[in-house]
Parts: sequence; structure tokens; C-alpha cells
Amino acid sequence: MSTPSLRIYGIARTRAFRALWAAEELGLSYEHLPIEIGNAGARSPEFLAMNPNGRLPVIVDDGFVLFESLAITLYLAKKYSLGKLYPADLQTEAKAWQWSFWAIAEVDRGVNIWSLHAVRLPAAERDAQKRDEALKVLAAPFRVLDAALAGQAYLVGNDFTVADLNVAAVISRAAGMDLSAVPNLKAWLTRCLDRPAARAALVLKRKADEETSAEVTRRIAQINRL
Ligand SMILES: N[C@@H](CCC(=O)N[C@@H](CS)C(=O)NCC(=O)O)C(=O)O
Repeated sequence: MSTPSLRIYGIARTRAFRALWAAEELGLSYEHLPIEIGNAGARSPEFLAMNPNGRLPVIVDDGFVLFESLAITLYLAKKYSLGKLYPADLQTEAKAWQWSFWAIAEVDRGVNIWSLHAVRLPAAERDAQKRDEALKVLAAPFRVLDAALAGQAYLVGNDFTVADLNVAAVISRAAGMDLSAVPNLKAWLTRCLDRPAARAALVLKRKADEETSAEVTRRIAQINRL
């Protein structure tokens, strides 16, 4: 069998999950290199040559190197599913960008802080104040997302697109929150994460979560100032 031309770098616990979900959704054959954060992984000289930020994920697609998780999902969706997963018309495409940039700017950090201080750090090391502040920061954008999903199953148009994939992937760890105040968001998130491709990527993510030591989780919180 020939080696796949797409390589996805980054352990599935990280934002590499987003690229893995996209690759699964598109039915691509790919090689997953589950490298870790830090000196042995994303900050090694070989990795820094691909992503000078020293962060995960990165893809190499037929020699083309790309970092930034949602740039990766948008690129893959456009390359392999224009007019389906990736909207073909200008304004729907712009709406997919709108929701993708919104997710990074408005909710990415808050969900990460919440998940570290509600779930991932050892119980004795969780900071309840940071957890509660994260919930406060998320409340307004979550209401915006909830309202956008009132009476419609997906964010842009009638079908699941890369806009849904990107936002649901960014907030996937919010599935563990009490989302009763935002029922449309909750139902949509469940719908997105129940897709076979999301489930396949979540298997990798949960396995990586289980295998992550408390020491690495502490390092994640420290390096990312969470
Ligand atoms: N905006 C970037 C953020 C990438 C990022 O912060 N990745 C984390 C893992 S989820 C990382 O590599 N952290 C380790 C470090 O900064 O050394 C993206 O979406 O790809």
C-alpha cells in the first residue's frame, strides 16, 4: 500500500483533533503522527522548521506545510469537498469563515480553561475561580450560538458544513458542561459529535486524554497560561 500524501502532526488530545475529524469526515487516507507538546515534540528543531510557533497541529499535504487548526480544516474541506462540506458560494463561504474565526476568538480559550480546571487537572490542583470565570466568559457567546441555532439544524444552510465542524470541534470539551441554559447549542453539539467521523476522532482524543499524565496536563496549563 502506498504511503498517504497527507500527514497530520499532533497527539489527538490537542487541537490536532480538529484536523483528524476533518480528515475522517472527508474519508481521506492519512498518516497520524501523535507527537506531544514540548521539547521532545512540537518544540524540536525538526518540528519548528514546519511550525516556528512550536504548536500543534501541523499538516503536510503532498509537501505543502500548514499550521493553525482551522486553516487546516478549511483547506482540506475546500480541497476535497467544495460545494458539500465546504460551501461553494461566496457568502455562505464567508459565513463559514465568520463562525470559524468567531470560535477561535470568542470561545476557544474559555473552553480550554474550563476543561482543565473542571476535568483534566488533578482535582486538588483545579482552580475553581478560573473555572467559574471561564463559564462567565463563555455565557454570552454561547447564547449567541444558541440563538443562531434556533429553528435550524446547522450553522450555514441546511446541511452539516465545515462551519459546524470547526465550531463543534473547538467547543467539543464543552459537551461535559451543564448546557441546559443553551438547549439549541446542546442539541446541535450532540448532533455534530455523534457523526461517525467525529466519533472516530473522539476515540483517538479520549485515548490520548487517558494516556496523558498529570505532569503533562500541568505543563499544558503552564505553557498555555490556562
Ligand atoms: N491557534 C493555534 C493554537 C495551537 C496551540 O496552541 N496548540 C497547543 C496544543 S492544543 C500547543 O501546541 N501548545 C503547546 C505549546 O504552545 O508549546 C491552532 O488553532 O492551531
